This record gives sequence, C-alpha cells and structure tokens, in this order.
Amino acid sequence: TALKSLDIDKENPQDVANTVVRHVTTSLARQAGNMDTLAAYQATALSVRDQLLERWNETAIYHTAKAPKRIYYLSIEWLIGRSLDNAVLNLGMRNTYEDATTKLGFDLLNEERDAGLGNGGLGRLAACYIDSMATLNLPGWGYGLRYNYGIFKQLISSTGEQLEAPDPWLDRENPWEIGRLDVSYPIRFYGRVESVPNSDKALWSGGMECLAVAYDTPIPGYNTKNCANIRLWTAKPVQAGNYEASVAASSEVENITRVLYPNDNMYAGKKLRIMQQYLWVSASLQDILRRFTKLDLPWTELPDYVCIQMNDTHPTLAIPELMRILMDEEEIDYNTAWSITTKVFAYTNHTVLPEALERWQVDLFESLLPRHLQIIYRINYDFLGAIAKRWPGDMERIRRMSIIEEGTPKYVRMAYLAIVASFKINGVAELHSQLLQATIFKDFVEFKGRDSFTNVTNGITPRRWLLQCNPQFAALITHTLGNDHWLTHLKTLKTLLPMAENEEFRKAFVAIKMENKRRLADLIEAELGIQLNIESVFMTQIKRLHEYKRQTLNLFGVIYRYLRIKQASPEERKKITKHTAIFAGKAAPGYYIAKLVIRLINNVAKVVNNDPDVGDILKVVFIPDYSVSIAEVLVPASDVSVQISTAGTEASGTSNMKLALNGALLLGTVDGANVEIAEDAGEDQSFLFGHLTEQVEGVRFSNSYQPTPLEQRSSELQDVFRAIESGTFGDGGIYEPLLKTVYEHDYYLVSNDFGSYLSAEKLMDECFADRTEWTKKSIITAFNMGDFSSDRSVQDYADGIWSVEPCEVPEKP
Ligand code: DL6
Repeated sequence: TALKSLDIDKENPQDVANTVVRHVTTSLARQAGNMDTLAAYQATALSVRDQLLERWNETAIYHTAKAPKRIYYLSIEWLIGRSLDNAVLNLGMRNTYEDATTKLGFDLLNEERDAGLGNGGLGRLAACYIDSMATLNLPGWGYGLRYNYGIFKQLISSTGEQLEAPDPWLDRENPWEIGRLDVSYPIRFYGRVESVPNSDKALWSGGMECLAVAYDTPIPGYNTKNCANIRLWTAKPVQAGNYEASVAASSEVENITRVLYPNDNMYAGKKLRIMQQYLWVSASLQDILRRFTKLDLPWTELPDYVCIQMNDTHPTLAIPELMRILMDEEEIDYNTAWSITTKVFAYTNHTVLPEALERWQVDLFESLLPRHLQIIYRINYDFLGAIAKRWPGDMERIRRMSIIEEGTPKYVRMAYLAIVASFKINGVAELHSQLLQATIFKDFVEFKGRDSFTNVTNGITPRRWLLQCNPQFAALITHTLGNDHWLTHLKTLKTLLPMAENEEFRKAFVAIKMENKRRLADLIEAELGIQLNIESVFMTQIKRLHEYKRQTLNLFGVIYRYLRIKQASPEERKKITKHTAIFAGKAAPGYYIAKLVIRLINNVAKVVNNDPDVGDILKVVFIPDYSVSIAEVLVPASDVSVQISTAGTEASGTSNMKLALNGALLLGTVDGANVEIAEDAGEDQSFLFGHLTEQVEGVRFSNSYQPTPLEQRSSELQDVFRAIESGTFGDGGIYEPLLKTVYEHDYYLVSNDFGSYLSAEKLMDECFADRTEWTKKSIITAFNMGDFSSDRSVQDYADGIWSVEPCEVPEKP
C-alpha cells in the first residue's frame, strides 16, 4: 500500500491534493473540513516528503549496490531556510503543488519556519553545496548537528537596540526530517586512558557516555532522481541503573545539542562547544566507517571509498578520532593509521581573522578527550621531527608551526592539525587563497609544498537564488533561451549578453525589478511602517554585523548624505539622487560594538525617515531578524550590492554573488570574491574603491603609531562624527565607544577609505541618472555570473580534491 500511495500522476493537481488531504486525516489526525493553514502546510510538506523519500530510498539502494567513492561534507552549520518551495521546484512539481494547494484554498509558503541552523555565509554555503551535490548526482552526504534552538530571533527595542529571543524551531513538528532512532552511536567524554604494552593501542574507559541519534533531511537534486542527505545528530542520555544519577546526566547530555553558538567569525572556546564538535564528528565517523565495513575491504582501501571535507576547523577532531578508532578499536599500528587518515581529509579555510581561528586550551581538552590529546601529541611529535630534519636548528620555526602552542596556558591549534593531516587545503576565493598561502599558512606551504594548497571560489545555487527567489526573471531567461538548461549550466547565461542592447528585453527586466522592489517595499511598510520610493536606488548591505564588514562605512556615508541634504536648498535637493539604504543582519549577542552599530542605524533611520526636509530623497531601513527567507525577498529587489569589508578581511562573501546574479551592481572593495565578480561582470559594471590588501598593513601601522587627527584623515567623516556627538541621533555619548574605534587605532581603515567610498557612491549616482545605461549594466552583471554557481564550485571540489564521480540513479532502476 505504501508504494501504491505514491502511485500518483505528478502532473495532476487533483492527485496531489488527494495526498495532502490523506495526510491531514492520517498523519495529522484531523478532519479534512477542519484544516487551518498550518495543518495544510504540514500535510503538504508531508506529501512532498513522500516524494523525496521515494527518491532518497532509490538513491540509497543504488549507491549501496554501486559502492562508489563517497564524499562526506562535515559542517557544524546548515543554514537551510525553508524547504517546501525549494523541494517542489527541484522535484519539478511546483506547478502541480501550486494548483493543488490553490485548489485547497491556501497560500502555504509563509507558514514554514526557517531552519536557521547557522550563523551566516559558512552555513548557507553548506546548504548550497548539498543542493549542488545532489544535482550533479555526486554520492554526497552532509553531517551536522540538530540544534533544538537555531540562530536567535533578533528583536529591535524602542531604543533601536538588538534583543535576542530563542528560536525553538522544533517546537512545531519538523516535516522535513526523519528521526532514525535505530541509527545511534555511543559517545564518551572524560574518563581515563591505559596504554597497552608493545602496541599503539590504548584503552579509553570511564567518564560520561551518551548517545548520538540520527535525524535525516533529504535534499533533492534539480531535474534528477538523485537525492542527497543531511544527517544531523542529537545528543541523548544512555539509561543508567541509578535513577537520580541518570536524570542529572541526562540534562548535561541533552544540553550538548541544545543550541547553536551564535558567533560568526569569532571563536569562543567554550566547553560545551568542544563537546558539540566531538559528538558530531565521532558519530559521523562511526556512521561513515560502518558503511565502509559493509564492503568488507581492508582498511588501507578506505581512502578509495571515503573523502571527508572539513568545512573550516570545526570538525578537525575527526582526525584524532579516526586515528583512535583505527588504532584502539581496529588494532592498526600508528603509521598505517596515519597513512590512511592523511588520505581521507581535506580542509577548507573560511577566514584569516585571528580571532576566528580555533585554539583549544590543553587543560580543557585533556579532561574531556584524554585519548585524543595523546594522539595529537604523537602527531605533533612526528611532525616537528620532520621539520627539525628539514630545517635543523630552526627552533623559531618549530615554535611557530607546532600544533601545540606553548605558553601558559597551552593551546591546541586546530588549523595546524587540520593542515598537517589533510591532503588538500583550500581557501574560498582567489584573493583569500593567495593570502592564506602568503600569510597565516606560509610555513605550511613551504613544508607541504604548493600542490597541497588550492583555491575553490565559493558559489550559490541558482535554483534557490534565482529560480525560487526571482521566478519572473527566471521565466524571462527561460523564455528568451527557449529552455531551462541554464539552471544546471549557469554559464549559458552569457549567451544572453546581447539582450542588454534589446529594448524590449530591458523593459521586461525593469518591470520585473520594479515588481520585486514593490514587493519589498510592501513588506517594509507592513512590518516597519516606512514608506519607500521604489524609484530610488535600493542599496543593500545584508550580512552579519562585524567591524571588518564595515556597516559603519555605509552608515557614515548615509549620515554624510543626510547632512548634505539638510544644507541644500530646495532647488538643489531636487537634483540629488534618491537613495534607500537597506541594512539587515544579526550581531553576536556578546559583540558590544556590533550591537552599537545596529542601535545607531536604527536611530539614524528614525531621524532621517521623519525629517520633512528629506522626504523621499533618503530613507534608511534596518530589517530585523535577517534570515534566508528575508534574503529571498531582498536579493531580487536590490539595485546595488554593498560589499565594503576592509581589503584582505572577507574571505569570499556570498551575498555579493546572490545580488549580482539578480542584477545588482557591486559597490565594493577589492576583497574576497568581489575581485572575481568585478572581473567577470566587467570593469564598467562595478564601483570599486578603497585601499588594497597590500596597503592595509602600512595604513594600520600609521593609524596606530603615527596617529593623525581624524580631521586630517577625513574631514567629511569628522563632520559626521560631530553630528553624532552633538546628539542629532539621540544621546551622542552612547556611541562614544564606537566612534573611539575610528578616532584611535581605526584598525579597519574606516576613516582612510571614507573619501574614496564617497567618490564611488558619487560615480554610482551619476550612472543611475541614466536609467537605460544602468539597466544595461545590471543585465550584463547578471548574465556574467555563470561562474558563481555552486555547481561549478562543487564540480571543482569533485575534480580537484575529492576525486568522486557522479553516480546517477537511472530513471527506471
Ligand atoms: O566561505 C563562506 C563564508 C565566506 O563567504 C565569508 O567571507 C567568511 O567570512 C565566512 N567565514 C566564516 C568563518 N567562520 N568560522 N570559523 O564564517 O565563510
């Protein structure tokens, strides 16, 4: 019967509607006539899930039979967002479901809560990559953690400050996951280690044991039967004999996967976090190895069947964990275990910021994972021995490169461990990969050789970031090309470049942009009561709040513009290009300066938006609680993509790609993937400004050691600061700590780049005045973004790092 129940005509809305109604009565135990929107959403989701599971099972069966080499993507964050729309699109059933649910009388998409299991770029990248792995038919799985609470909900107080509320996203049943109570693994913490004489084996026992239980989220590929999987772990206590002890232990254990750490590009060093990391990698490895052992092959063949990509250093504990399993449980000698391990792992670095690099205190590490520390010491011993052999007497080099950072306290440097054990290390944009090799990993390039290091520029899935978020533009492309092949071969967009000169196409393009702007303006008016002029330039900066991302530069530019409007005569005002500055993003709850920036944005917005002298010449909007689904509204509605990090600090960025693909022009620094975006879009399409990476150190040095007064660095910025200090936007004293960061060291060169930022904006305004030219640039930008599909990135990984081949499930197995 189960099989029969799926035997529906996938193009027949009535058939699909029947499956929905059946879920209402069976899965939800409600009467069909008593169905609210939530129930309709859940039943629809369950009906879609049936389709997914059919493919999921077929993929699993086929891959088990074919036994291809598999890629496992270990990411501590998966920022999936909503699944319903994406799933029906990838299944090719959007129209049928739309018709079916309209038939049922519901608009369901907004019922779904975002799966917010990530902070920002790193987690969203993982979600794009799994979509591409499925689409490219690669045998890939993702592994992560099933946090009970995702990224916090951001509220804005009446004083403009960020407040945080929990995100209990699992309080409602999550229809996209399947609990696998049968798939669970034991995990140990603390305890003691006894060595076994004359062997590399040790016995780790005692301490606290718990279980990691699997939950699966099927991820359909686009236009293929293949379906990937994200397996997320949840911590559960093991039942002990003593009731009181087991209740106490159970709350400690359940805490492990309770909440996502809300830091982005910032390492916190908390015990619970290392417990999360270990539970996740240990369970994932046990699962991966169990699958391999079913093949009944010698362990030395593991690297022919398994590749593990580490998304940053968060899963680095997988290295000593694999060594432990091979030595202590499989009784393999150290050298063989090391030879296997170093052929399995590859490591992606996502930041050069020193404050984001993970280093665990040895004491904490030792108490939680005593056996792993022993193994790391052993790895380090051999590694430093090799360095000493190659550079005899170079103690300084040994000190610099050691996996253990000496001092009080001592630390385990996770990036170094990841590099030593990985066969390939990559950065996420050309500039970033070069910087890694020239700066923080320079010694390791000398040691391992250049071939161990590479670049894979990030990408975004065009299914979510164009087809789903901008359906009308997608339809225009498909209509013009005559097919939708571009959705899996994004570079074909290039063939549409001549359309920039086609008036009819331009008209259609502008009409779509205006409709998207209208949709965003409606949302903003409904949520915040701010009325926008959709004829103004929509300038969008959407990302985490961080000093290096310099939301300040944008905001100070807004204030400068405001001051100029105030000084202008009514006649002059008429000539000023109308701007809407849109900000969205969260600040880590403990990041004081970033939270102060949010407060200032909101208070500037209050003053500017209510000043009759300004009218619709300038509006400022901070959209609270930025999320994937809000991004899906913002991205297609933007004219300008604001990407203004200090050069050399943003590893790649991905909102720059999403915005450009939807036709926003880049206003940015020469940083991260901006470089490649500007190169591909063509010089005339972008507005680049600011000091270059190679200049930053020098300017920083003079800012700190030969400080010149702000007035001399930028008189325009001095005017802005005076306005803030004098109380134009509320009590100026509140912002003193923020302004001080610029007055004093100005580590991120806000004052040094302010002048050229204003010039770039001016150029942009002049350009916007000629709407036809602007539209041409916008079209040219979008159609030159073919290289930023995550399909290209994942294919680069598959060819250059993973050595995995597609394994496509046949239409009729
Ligand atoms: O690679 C994804 C994303 C980049 O686009 C951003 O530029 C970068 O800041 C971000 N890095 C992190 C680092 N976190 N840690 N650890 O999130 O990665």
